[in-house]
Amino acid sequence: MANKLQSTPRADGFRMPGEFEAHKGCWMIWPERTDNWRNGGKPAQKAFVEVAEAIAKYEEVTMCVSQTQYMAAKEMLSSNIRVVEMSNDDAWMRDVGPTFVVNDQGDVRGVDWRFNAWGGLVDGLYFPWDKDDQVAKKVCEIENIDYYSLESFVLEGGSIHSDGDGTAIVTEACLLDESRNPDLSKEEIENTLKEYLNVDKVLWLPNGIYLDETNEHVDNIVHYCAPGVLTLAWTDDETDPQYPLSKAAFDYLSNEKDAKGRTLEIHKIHIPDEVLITKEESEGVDSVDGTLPREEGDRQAASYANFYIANNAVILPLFGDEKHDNQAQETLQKIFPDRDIVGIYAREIILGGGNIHCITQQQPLG
Ligand code: KQY
Repeated sequence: MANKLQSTPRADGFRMPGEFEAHKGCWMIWPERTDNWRNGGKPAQKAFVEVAEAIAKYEEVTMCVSQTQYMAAKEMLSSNIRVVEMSNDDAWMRDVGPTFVVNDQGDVRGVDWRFNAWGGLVDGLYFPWDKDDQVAKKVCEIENIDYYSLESFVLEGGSIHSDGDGTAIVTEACLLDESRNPDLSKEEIENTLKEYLNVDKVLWLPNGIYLDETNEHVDNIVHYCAPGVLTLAWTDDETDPQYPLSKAAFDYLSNEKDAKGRTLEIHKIHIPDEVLITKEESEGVDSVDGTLPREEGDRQAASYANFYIANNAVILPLFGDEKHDNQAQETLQKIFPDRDIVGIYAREIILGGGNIHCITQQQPLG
């Protein structure tokens, strides 16, 4: 039985662990929205299968699938991947799933934030989003995990990173956007994070990745690899619109210390060459009023920082840019010498507006 709790993780001694800590498994959602995924979602489904199968070599994977697609997903996934039927509005488990928290006794609980499709009626990416907003609670119920539920605080899992050791990192562009919690001050938002992630310090990057449709989620520009150790999406091209955003993040992080007083070790990972939507890709997406158009030539917010850390592995998006794909793999192998670095060609995922980190949510071992 999963109970809705009235207290907070901080009051109860629970904290959000780092993604690099041990996992029980990983949760995903099957893509099928034809106004977000081209060609009826088929190419994206193949990419999601590749990601799920890669992660399943290292930890349990559960795929949540609508009733309509349930049998098709079962057919495409190996039998070691658990498939559960769950309604959804789209496929971004990082953002709609629970943020799991753990205590020192090994208990695991969930945090169920309010979800408004990355901006509600201000600049949300679809309407309605009520099914997505139910996903976190349903995951906790399936796992018999008690959960904290925030009735009005809007937040997506991709807009926070935790080092598991007292520090969280976010972007001002996303968390202070008028489409999330316009009635709260920066201090009130920070205090909510401190209470529900159980951190003592929040690092505020000004921005994320250029043209990121989530209002610049932190998980697309940086990733905690260990306490005090971060990757940062970078470009050496000073004429690229990403340059000032990454430079500002680098300067900020270089001059900050984390909650434990550490200077941060920052590993720059160069972004891939521009990923632009082709005519064929654009034509494959249903054009629906109220959702973001996918026009030929549109630049995608492609970044290697959007990787997923699994038990003993890192699942890394690749973009078919040999030079930068290789550099990203090499940098991550140095940071994670004991983990396999598994690259997956992720163009079909970035065409939907996010990447491998955005479509996964780790459940800690506790
Ligand atoms: O990047 C993410 N965390 C989600 C992106 C959502 C895009 C919807 N089109």
